[in-house]
Amino acid sequence: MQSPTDSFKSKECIFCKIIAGTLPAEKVFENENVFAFRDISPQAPVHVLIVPKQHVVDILDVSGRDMEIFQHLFKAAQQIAAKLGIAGSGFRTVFNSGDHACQTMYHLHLHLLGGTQMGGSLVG
Ligand code: DGP
Repeated sequence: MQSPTDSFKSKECIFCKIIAGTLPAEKVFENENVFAFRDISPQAPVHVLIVPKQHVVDILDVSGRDMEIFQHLFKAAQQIAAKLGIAGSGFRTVFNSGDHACQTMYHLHLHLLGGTQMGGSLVG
C-alpha cells in the first residue's frame, strides 16, 4: 500500500503510471484533463475510478485555480455514466479522504459506482 508521503512524488504514483500507460488498466474514458479506468477490485458491476491527470493527493490538496479539477471530474462522471448505461438507473460518486475514510491511493480519484441497487448506508 502506498503511503501519503511516498505517493506524493508523482513519479512513484501508481495512478500516474496508469495515466502514462506504463502500468495496465482498463480505460473507459480520457480527455485533456481526466483519465478513467475500471477499479481493480470492483464493489459494484460498474466501478470506475476517475482521476485528474494532474497529480494531487486528495481533496485537501486542491485549491485556487486547481478547483477546476472537480468540475472536470464530475463532467467526466456524467459522460461515463451515460456511456456505460447507468445514467438512468442511478449511480454513486465518492471521494475517500484520509484514514477514517480508508483512502489507500494517494492520487485524487472519484469512485463512480452503479449497475446494481445499492444500500442507503454510506458508512460501512
Ligand atoms: P480508495 O480507498 O478511495 O483510496 O480506493 C482506491 C481504489 O483503487 C481501490 O478501490 C482499489 C483501486 N486500485 C488500487 N490499485 C489499483 C490498480 O493498480 N489498478 C486499478 N485499476 N485499481 C487500483
